[in-house]
Amino acid sequence: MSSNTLSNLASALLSGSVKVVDLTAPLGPDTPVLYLPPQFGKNTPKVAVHTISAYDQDGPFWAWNWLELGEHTGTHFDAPCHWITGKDNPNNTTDTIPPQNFVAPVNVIDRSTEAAENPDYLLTVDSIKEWEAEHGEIEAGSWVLMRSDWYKRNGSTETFLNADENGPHSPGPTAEAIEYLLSKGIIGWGQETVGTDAGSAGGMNPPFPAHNLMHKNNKYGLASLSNLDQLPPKGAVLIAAPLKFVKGTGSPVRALALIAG
Ligand code: 23J
Ligand code: MN
Repeated sequence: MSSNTLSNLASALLSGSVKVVDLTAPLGPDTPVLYLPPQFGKNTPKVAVHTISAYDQDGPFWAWNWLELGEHTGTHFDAPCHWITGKDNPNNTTDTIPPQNFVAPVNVIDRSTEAAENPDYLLTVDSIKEWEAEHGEIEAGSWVLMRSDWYKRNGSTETFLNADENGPHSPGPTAEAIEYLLSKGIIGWGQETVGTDAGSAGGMNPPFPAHNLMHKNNKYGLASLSNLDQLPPKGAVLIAAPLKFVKGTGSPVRALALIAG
């Protein structure tokens, strides 16, 4: 049975009846990175690309580079050890997470209209329950992603972080929404903004609830996702595997989705 399913998938990939959607933003020196105000501590650097050789005297027949790259840069995966609440969980680092967890069904909650009207939009429990009434229950072991179309702003730090004198303004979940999703047994929470939390999340209870609560429960995060407008509400399969950094707290990923074409 399962070998039949897999050969059907292989045929569907070859025929194009299953398509691959790239959920990843371009990764380079222009990639926007998180900015935390000084009272929170240090910041992550921007991407820097250093040339080793470019078919020249430093390597006549080859080109290669080395990277200066934060773990939490661009489209990236948050491991449970990223947050203090998840630091003692088993298999909580990028090199020890079971690989089965890198491929899972995905639910996409479209709140792009709400986010366009209000950049501080917060996803609530009632809003998730409305989505479930329309599209079906969120199942254990699946990802939940919020579509906001925020990825269309990721070409510039200014539009992506959307900060003013009161701090950043970008959508995200309430603490109660994350608690509800955890009660459904989800494997991870992701969105299109620079992190998995709203711009206003530093002032929430607990601060940064998506990080605090997901990682406390040994679950994962995905940030700076792109192209969620190409996914159905249900039925797609998400593939997002962090680099196997030893003791890594996160990693840039090439996030992909399989959809019925
Ligand atoms: C550290 C502190 C706060 C936040 C983050 C990191 C992230 O968004 C991240 O990339 O994990 S909000
Ligand atoms: Mn992160």
